[in-house]
Amino acid sequence: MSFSRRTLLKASAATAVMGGIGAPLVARAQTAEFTYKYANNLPDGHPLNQRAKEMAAAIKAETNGKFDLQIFPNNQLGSDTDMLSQIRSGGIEFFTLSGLILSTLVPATSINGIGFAFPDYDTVWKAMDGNLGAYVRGEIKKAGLEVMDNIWDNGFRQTTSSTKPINGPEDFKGFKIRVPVSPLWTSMFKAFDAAPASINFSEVYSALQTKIVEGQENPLAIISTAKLYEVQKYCSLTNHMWDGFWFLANRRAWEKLPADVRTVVAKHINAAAIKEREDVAKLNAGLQQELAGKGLTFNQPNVAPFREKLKAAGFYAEWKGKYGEQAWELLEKSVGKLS
Ligand code: X2X
Repeated sequence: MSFSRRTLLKASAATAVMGGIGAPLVARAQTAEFTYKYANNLPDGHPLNQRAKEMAAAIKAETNGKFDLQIFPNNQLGSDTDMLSQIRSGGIEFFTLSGLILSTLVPATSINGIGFAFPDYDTVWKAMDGNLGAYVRGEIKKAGLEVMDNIWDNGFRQTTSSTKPINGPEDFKGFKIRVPVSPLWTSMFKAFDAAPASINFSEVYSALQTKIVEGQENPLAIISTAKLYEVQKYCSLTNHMWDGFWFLANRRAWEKLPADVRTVVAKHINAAAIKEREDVAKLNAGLQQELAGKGLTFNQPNVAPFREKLKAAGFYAEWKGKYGEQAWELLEKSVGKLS
């Protein structure tokens, strides 16, 4: 059935129910042919969701209403672990997930999170929009998921705590820290002799509030938009890893779209990622002051001793072995020698 016919039938059914007096014959220009769900774990106020809304409107306009992207922020459809299984089964069509968490399915995708590998954003975007990112996307596709070209920024991660600032690696000893569900995170904080607990982001605020854990680590944009400052006292600018979100699609849902619709959808998603990167960078620049005003005490430790500690614990050698020569070489070509 064509849209116009379906729309007309719907409209006339409504007319019948309403008694047909004065009811408009055609309520809407066109009913969407494809209504796809995009779910994520971030608060509505985070730039990722702001840009996603803009992007959804642009896609709708350019497809003349054919494609309707519905956004479900803030773990409305479940934790990352739940959403990862939904994107695989087709329960949701799109999902943004940290490569580190995606590594529970596709081991190579955590590679950008290796501790203290990336010094700055220039290096990050060169690598992730270049050969390292292409390699990782290839691995994701081999595992049966689709992925858009441009990774979205989560950011450089900082450590917060309700008990003490982190000044050097020795402060991590015995530290009860929440980490996302990912072997790389657990491994890194174990190498610091901390006590990492794997907890989905949906549970982080309450885990901090009830002191199940002392601290957590996240970029400032998340510490701010998820209001973690309400339940934390210290923020140590450890910059210990860079994390980003891959924009994933369920393969069957993606392939069901006509090629021209796919092109429009991908174009707007990738353009939104570039804007979101700029938003997060700008936001982070002003956030330290703002968060200090909200009661967080900041410190900026020297990162060299942290890196030394990881090296001495065999962390880099272990992960080089896990990723293999090819992937490790791509990483070191971007960031310099690590092991
Ligand atoms: O779970 C987290 O800490 C978050 C929001 O940063 C990720 O998605 C990895």
